[in-house]
Amino acid sequence: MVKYDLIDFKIRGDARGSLVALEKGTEFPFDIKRVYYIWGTNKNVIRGRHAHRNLEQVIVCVSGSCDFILDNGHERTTVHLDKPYQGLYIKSNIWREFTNFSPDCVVMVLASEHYDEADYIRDYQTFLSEISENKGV
Ligand code: T46
Repeated sequence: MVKYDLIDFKIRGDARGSLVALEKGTEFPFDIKRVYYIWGTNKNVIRGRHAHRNLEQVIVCVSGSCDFILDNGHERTTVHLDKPYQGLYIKSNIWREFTNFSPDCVVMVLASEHYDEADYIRDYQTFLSEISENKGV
């Protein structure tokens, strides 16, 4: 099984609409060091195609929908994101690709570390080698 979690955030809704607040230390798995967001991606574009050595992330599709394909080197699974109150929590060493973007898709990502290109594994064969080396430790 590919390991991931779907976190349902608390919705503070009233007659005016809905609000989700994400605060350090409450209802969130790590201290957030970086936030980025992605929009305007054409439907069939494939983003990602990498894994992270240490980074953990929570991914929220705050508008529209898209599919995340997660791969642990042995199995692949697809997670459809379409709820602004739900976060996909991905830990390190998971290969991810995302695609099938709706025209209104906005993906917000909350990250445990600052941006560091050295943390990326952008080659699939290198990913497979590194996870099998890690298992031997
Ligand atoms: C991930 C998925 C879900 C920065 O300069 N700072 C940043 O914080 C980020 C995230 C990216 N960049 C630069 C690096 C590239 O020149 O922005 C450009 C596009 O980044 P990338 O091709 O890595 O974007 P995606 O959509 O393939 O992947 C991103 C994240 O990089 C990645 O960590 O898990 O979203």
